[in-house]
Amino acid sequence: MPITIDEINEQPLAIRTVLDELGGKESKLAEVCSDATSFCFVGCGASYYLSLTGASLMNERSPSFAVPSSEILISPSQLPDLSPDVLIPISRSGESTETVEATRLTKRKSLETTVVSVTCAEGSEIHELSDIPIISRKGKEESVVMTKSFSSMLVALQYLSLLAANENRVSKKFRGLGKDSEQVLEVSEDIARKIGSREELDKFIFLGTGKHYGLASEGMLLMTEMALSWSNVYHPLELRHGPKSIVAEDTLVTILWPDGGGTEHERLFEEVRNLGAETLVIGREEDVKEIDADEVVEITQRSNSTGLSLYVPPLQLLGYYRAIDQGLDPDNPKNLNQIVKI
Ligand code: F1P
Repeated sequence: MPITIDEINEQPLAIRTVLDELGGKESKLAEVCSDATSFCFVGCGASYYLSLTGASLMNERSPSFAVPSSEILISPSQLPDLSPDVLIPISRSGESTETVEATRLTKRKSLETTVVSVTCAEGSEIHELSDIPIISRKGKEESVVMTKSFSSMLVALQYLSLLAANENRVSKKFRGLGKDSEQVLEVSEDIARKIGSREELDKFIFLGTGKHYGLASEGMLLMTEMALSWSNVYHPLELRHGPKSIVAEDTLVTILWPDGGGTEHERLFEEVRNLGAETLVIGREEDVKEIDADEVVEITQRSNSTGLSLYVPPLQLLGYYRAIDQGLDPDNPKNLNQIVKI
């Protein structure tokens, strides 16, 4: 009985359900987020990549930063001052030791900090440590790698960033997102199967700027976890500062296209293509429809302030079908457990 592919395809329901949860807590969350002047996001693994995305989104409104939970435990003196108005621990399981301990430590250190957690696990340690828990109930999953949990928790982060920006009627802005998610899953399925079956591809590079960097990192992680393939992530223009040396005909370069595009990305895209790489571009319809990439996933017309979770399905399906083509079992990724406790 397949687990991972089913849960990838269940993400529209997880998104709809977490939006109900957020709508029910909107006024409480709005009060905390609109008063706050600093945010710290923490997590492990894919949840750390969510933290990076959450901090990028929140930085458009207040000083925010993301820290791997483990760094708070082992290198605290080398981190920014950890007395944020709001701490946002992100944890699918709500039990990762580093995130639980980092939350405990920050609460002890800074009594004024409000803990707004994002988790899929009701009754977990993170839930118990939270002042306001946001629980993605349908994000709870069997898959070892993060699938519907990732996109549904990402919706919560985008929701919080709009509340922090004092946007009104935020829940109404997310209307139709579940349907859009179904549409992107459908479009991405064939593209991911096609790329996954390309035997000559051996290396996978993911590029994303700003709020897309955390998502590009997740694309890298999924390719590593499920397909055991060489995979790396860079801020786009960083590619020229060394990693470009490895780009060739056996390389797939996936670019999460920035809102509004830009000549910098167009020039980089040409350079990468001239090196013979296969190209996959994921971006908003109006930004990518003219791009002559090998494969393009167009994100439907939706305001960029609510549609970030729509970039996730192609990344998940790409890693999944590459794994299947390599004869691997995405439901049992090598060396991994669903919950990491140390
Ligand atoms: C999530 C995580 C995943 C990783 C593996 C172990 O931790 O680190 O990112 O792929 O499944 O768990 P959390 O979100 O449960 O804290």
